[in-house]
Amino acid sequence: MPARSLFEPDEVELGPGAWWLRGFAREQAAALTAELERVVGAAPFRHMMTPGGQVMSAATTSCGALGWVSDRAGYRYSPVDPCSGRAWPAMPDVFAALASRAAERAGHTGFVPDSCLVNRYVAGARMGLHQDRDERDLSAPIVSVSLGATARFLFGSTRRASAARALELSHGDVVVWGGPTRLHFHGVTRVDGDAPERINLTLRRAG
Ligand code: MD3
Ligand code: FE
Repeated sequence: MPARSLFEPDEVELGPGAWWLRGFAREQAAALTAELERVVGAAPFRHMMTPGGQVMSAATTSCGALGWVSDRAGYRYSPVDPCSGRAWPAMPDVFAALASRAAERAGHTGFVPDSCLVNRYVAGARMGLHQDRDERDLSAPIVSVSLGATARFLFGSTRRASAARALELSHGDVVVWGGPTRLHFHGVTRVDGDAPERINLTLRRAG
């Protein structure tokens, strides 16, 4: 990937209420990773099965009052980790505070996430185009934090087939998806080899 031009802005508007905040989380990456280690100690990464019966190539876990789960019965949020039968680990304060600050920067005041889905990608892992619509209040934004390897991320519109725009999401980048883009199709087509893995945190108001 070529280096980015000095003249490209750090903050890019992707739609009304949707902003790509490059490097917004970079200074906090070590603190986020330390907390993530504690989360993963209590709720290890696992590969969920889609309702269609495919094992997801991205490994997932969650923290907060609700966690995202998928199995043959469908996608949903659950207060219980199906692997342990226990509550998900608490949402670390640094996760919630970062998400709230990023949301504010994009014009969404008072964002308090109750769920953080953690996705881990190694070389070859991807996520097909989909919409996020399992959350109760679709007017709340989703805040995504990228750590580790760079990913090629696609986002389209509310119709799956329409032309998609590609972004390269790098270590420390934050994207706030609010407003009309909240229901846009999106996916991850490739993870680069600039780090051994990519971790994505998506902070949500699910319940
Ligand atoms: C655009 N994760 O977990 S984060 C997901 O990189 C998911 O792990 C991807 O899509 C990842 O559902 C993408 C960026 C993202 C998150 C939520 C969105 C983009 C979004 C919701 C609406 C539109
Ligand atoms: Fe998604």
